[in-house]
Amino acid sequence: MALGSNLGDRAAHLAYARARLGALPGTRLAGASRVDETAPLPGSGPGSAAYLNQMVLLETTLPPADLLAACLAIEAERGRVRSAGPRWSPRTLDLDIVRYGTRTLHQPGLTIPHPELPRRDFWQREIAEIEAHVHV
Ligand code: A4P
Ligand code: MG
Repeated sequence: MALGSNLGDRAAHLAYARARLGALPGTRLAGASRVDETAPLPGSGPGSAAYLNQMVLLETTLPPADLLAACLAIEAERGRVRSAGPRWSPRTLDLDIVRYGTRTLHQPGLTIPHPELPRRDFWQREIAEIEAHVHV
């Protein structure tokens, strides 16, 4: 699961997300990468601020759709406002399901693995970091 923030108290938003994700029913926070500061990706819109990004490993019995619903709720708790503004506008908290075990899913509103994974060097680096320290 990828955590990202480029608005407000970025570190606090990530800490909140880690705590909430780890406390979901049937869920345990099993690993985390370091927090990275990354420049906004091309296409992020003019004036976008730098992101804090972090990858976490969850062990969960929640099916992917339930996990996604929980992610959207947690984003909303941090005041994330959707719909208004262009795609990739600044966000207090963005939670993306990057992988779910070895599953592949193509549903309306949920694609796993996340289609941007091959293009995001920092995600790949963060995953490698977790895999170096946790048996997965
Ligand atoms: N959705 C589909 N598949 C998934 C998935 N695997 N995980 C749907 C999570 N959500 C998934 O998300 C739009 C919808 O995608 C969700 O409601 C869900 O149904 P959103 O968060 O509203 O939209 P978004 O975040 O603006 O778009 P998207 O495509 O999720 O963009 P990303 O990938 O989140 O990228 N620069 C840096 N340096 N670091 C960043 O983290 N992130 C973005 C946004 C742009 N630039 C960045 C970063
Ligand atoms: Mg997103």
